[in-house]
Amino acid sequence: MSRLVVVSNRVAPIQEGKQSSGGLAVAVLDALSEIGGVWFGWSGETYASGSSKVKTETKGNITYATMPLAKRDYDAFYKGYANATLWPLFHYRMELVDYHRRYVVGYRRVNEEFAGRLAPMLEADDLVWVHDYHLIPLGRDLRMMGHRNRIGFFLHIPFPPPDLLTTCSDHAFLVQSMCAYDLIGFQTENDVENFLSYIRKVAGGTVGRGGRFEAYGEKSRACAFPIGIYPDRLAAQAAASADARQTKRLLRSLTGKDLIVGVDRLDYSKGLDRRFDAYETLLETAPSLRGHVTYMQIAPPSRSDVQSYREIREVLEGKAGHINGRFAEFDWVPLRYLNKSFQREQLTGFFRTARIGFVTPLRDGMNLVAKEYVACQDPEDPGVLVLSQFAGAAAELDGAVTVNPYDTEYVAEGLQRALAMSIEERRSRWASMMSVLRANDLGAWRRNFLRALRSR
Ligand code: GDG
Repeated sequence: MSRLVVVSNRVAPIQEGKQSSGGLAVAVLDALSEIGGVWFGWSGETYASGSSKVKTETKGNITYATMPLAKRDYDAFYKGYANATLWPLFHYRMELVDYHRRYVVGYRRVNEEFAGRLAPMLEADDLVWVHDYHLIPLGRDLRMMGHRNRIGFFLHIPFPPPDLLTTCSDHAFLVQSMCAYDLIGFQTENDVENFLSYIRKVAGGTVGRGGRFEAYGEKSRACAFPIGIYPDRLAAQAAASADARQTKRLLRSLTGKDLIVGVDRLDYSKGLDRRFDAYETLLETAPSLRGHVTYMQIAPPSRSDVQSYREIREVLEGKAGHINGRFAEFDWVPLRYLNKSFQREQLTGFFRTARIGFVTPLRDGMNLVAKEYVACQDPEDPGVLVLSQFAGAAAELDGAVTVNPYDTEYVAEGLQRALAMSIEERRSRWASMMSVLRANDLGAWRRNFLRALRSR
C-alpha cells in the first residue's frame, strides 16, 4: 500500500504514550500509524535571520518532518493572511478582515517553501493529504514542481458563499488553487454547495454528479466529510472522570445548582459575546432561575497576537464583570469565566457534570465540543445540548435544542426549555445523537476521505 503524507500547519508534538488532544491530531496519528508515512508542517518555532532546515524524527512507521518559519513569514503568513484575512473571511465576518498585499505575498511564499521542502521527501505513489486554510495553494505548488501524486485537501472551517468570498481580491487564486487537488473535502453539504456555486457562477465551470466538476482546466471533486470523534472512548473517559478529584470539587461547589458549560478557544467566531448576552437575558426574564443555575465558560486564549482576538477578550471581560455585578449574591456567582485551558480528562468530567452543553458559534466548520459534550453524558441521566444552527455539527446532531445565536431571547428560551426538559426526552434526544456519533466517528471520517481520494 502507498504511504500517506499528511501536511498541516502544525504537527502535533510527539508525546510518548500520550494521546494528543485535538481531533485533527488524533485522526492523523491513527491514519499514519495504520498506513505508515510522513507528517510534514511548521514546527511552531520562528527564527529572526538566516535560513531554516527541515528536522525529521522517525517513531515507528511515522516520520515527523517540521520546519521553523522566518519571523517575517510568521507575521505575513500565519498572523496575517491565515488568521487575520482568511479566518474571518471564511467565517462570514467581512468587517474583521484585515487585508494587505504583503500578507498574500507571504502566504504564497510559505506555501511554495513548504512544497519545495516536502518535494524531495515524496515518492511517486505517495498519497498526499493537505489540511486547512493555511495551505490552500500547496497542492498547486507541488503540481507545478511536476508531482503527479494523488493529492487531497480538507478544509476544517466553513466555505463562504460566492458573494462573500468575492469580497477578497484573491478569490480566484484561492479557488483555482483548490481545483488543483484531486479531492476537496468540506465539513458539510452547505460548504460543498457554496464551493460549487462559485465554480458555476464565478469560475464559469461545469458541475456534474457526486460533486465532480471542471473548472480552470482542471477536473476534480468536492464532497462533504463531517469530522467526528471517538464517542465510546470519550464516554469511558468521562465515566472514569466522574470520580476524579476535580469533578467532585466542581460538583461540591455547585451545591445542587444546575451547571451550564461552554468550552471554546477564545475566538470571535464562537459567539461568546452574544452567548453571555443570552445568559443575561435568561437571568433577567426568568428570575426564578437566579441562584439555581451556574454558567461556567472555559475559554483558553488563542492567537493573542492578532488584534481582533485581543479585542474580543476585552469585550468578554467587560460582559462577565457586568453580569456578575448585576446578579451575583453573597452565596452565588452566576458566571464563572475561566481564561485558561484544562486537561482533557478534567474537561470530560466537567461535561458529564453539566446539565447543559452551551455551544453557540456564529459560524463553525464542525465544532467538536458539541460532539464531545454529548459523548460524555451519563446515559441514564444525560444533559441537553443547546447548539447554534450555524455550527457544522447542527446538520448531524438532530437531538440538540437548536438556536439562532444572533437572537439572544431565542437562545435564552432554548436554555429554559433545556433546563426544564423531562428525563424521557433527554434520554431519547441523547440516544439519537449518540447513534449518529457512533455511525460517523473519527475513523470513518478519515477512511471515507482516503477511500474517495484513492478511488478518484
Ligand atoms: C477547527 C474548526 C472543527 C478546547 N479547550 C480545551 C480543549 N479544547 C479542545 C476541545 C476540542 C478542540 O479543542 C476544539 O475543537 P473545535 O471543533 O470545537 O474548534 P476549533 O479549535 O475552532 O477547530 C472546527 C475543527 O477544527 C476540527 O475539524 O470542528 O469547526 O474551527 O476537541 O475539546 N482541550 C483541552 N483543554 C482545553 O481547555 N485539553
